[in-house]
Amino acid sequence: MTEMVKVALEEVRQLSVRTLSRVGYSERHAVAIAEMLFQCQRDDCQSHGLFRLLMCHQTMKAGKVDGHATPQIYPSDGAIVRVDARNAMSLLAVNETMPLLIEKARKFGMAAMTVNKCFHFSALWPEVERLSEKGLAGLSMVPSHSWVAPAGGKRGVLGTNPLAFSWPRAGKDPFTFDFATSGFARGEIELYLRAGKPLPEGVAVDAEGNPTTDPQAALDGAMLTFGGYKGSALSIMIELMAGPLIDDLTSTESMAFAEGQGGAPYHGQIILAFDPYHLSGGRVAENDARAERLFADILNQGARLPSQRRFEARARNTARGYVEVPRALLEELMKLGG
Ligand code: NDP
Ligand code: PYC
Repeated sequence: MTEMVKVALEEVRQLSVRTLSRVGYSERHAVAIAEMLFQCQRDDCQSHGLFRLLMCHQTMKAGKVDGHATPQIYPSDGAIVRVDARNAMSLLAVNETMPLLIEKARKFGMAAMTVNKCFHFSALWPEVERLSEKGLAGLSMVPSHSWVAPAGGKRGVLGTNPLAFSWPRAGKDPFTFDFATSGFARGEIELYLRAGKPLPEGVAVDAEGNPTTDPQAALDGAMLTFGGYKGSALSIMIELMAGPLIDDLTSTESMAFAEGQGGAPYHGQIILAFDPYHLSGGRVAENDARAERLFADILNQGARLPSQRRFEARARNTARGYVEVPRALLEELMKLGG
């Protein structure tokens, strides 16, 4: 059993900023990264909350990330806004470009943000939910490192490649999903390893290509996509959409770039924004009602919507003012953060 300890919500943010500053990120980057970690930890997303401070540190130690770079947004009159993260973590670049993406989606009906040359370690839902908070639908995807075998294969060539979508709902939490297209996220396997727990069947193969439930053998071998050939095809789409389509690296190229030094993958990100007003010919209210009928039909039969667990965790943790974190992780982070 993993022993959990309570950490005050404000301490999650402060510990993150302190640790990130100490390991070499500028204040602007530290604050942007810490906000992402805070939101994930607040919502009990253990694999991409405080745990990811270790990856941020490892990325800095590997020596290729620029902890101080200012993102460069390219001027554009069209619906595409391009930002060069300039070898920094992605989050500051995304934050600074988001208002422009929203403005362009409202003007053109659809708009895209492409982020290039970024190190990327984070969950995607906070970014697509910034769009749904503004009444837009959002879709985002990124490659990672080539840890994942395609359906029918045994060797890593794809990333864990998350896909996130958020749909605005008037007066309600948005409909959001955000998941790796591998059966398990890499971070989840790392948490199983730390907790000494076996993986479920069907998540990974070992270095010889045999099915394994041993987390270390899975990390040394290859992960598998969810849903067989269907998840595999989605994962390939993400490689293309957030790789060659936007002039950036695939997961295999990201892995080669890392030269075995570890740390966060290095590649691009695409975020798409859709304005229901333009796309429905101005009939937003009628179509919102139809979307709500769809959600009601799902909920009425006892199924749950994605993110429901997360919104419940957010409400609970916000009300009590603390989150629960594995003791061993907290002790490690306290040492790192000074
Ligand atoms: P999970 O498997 O934990 O969850 C995937 C989604 O499915 C969530 O929206 C979740 O909602 C929903 N869900 C889970 N169970 C159910 C259910 N029974 N019914 C309906 N919906 C359900 O996600 P992953 O472990 O695959 O990914 C975790 C995070 O890791 C993501 O945020 C992702 O962006 C991030 N990641 C980042 C990568 C990167 O390269 N930057 C790579 C891979 C992953 P809920 O949260 O409410 O349970
Ligand atoms: O959990 O698969 C993962 C992951 C990769 C990069 C950041 N998180």
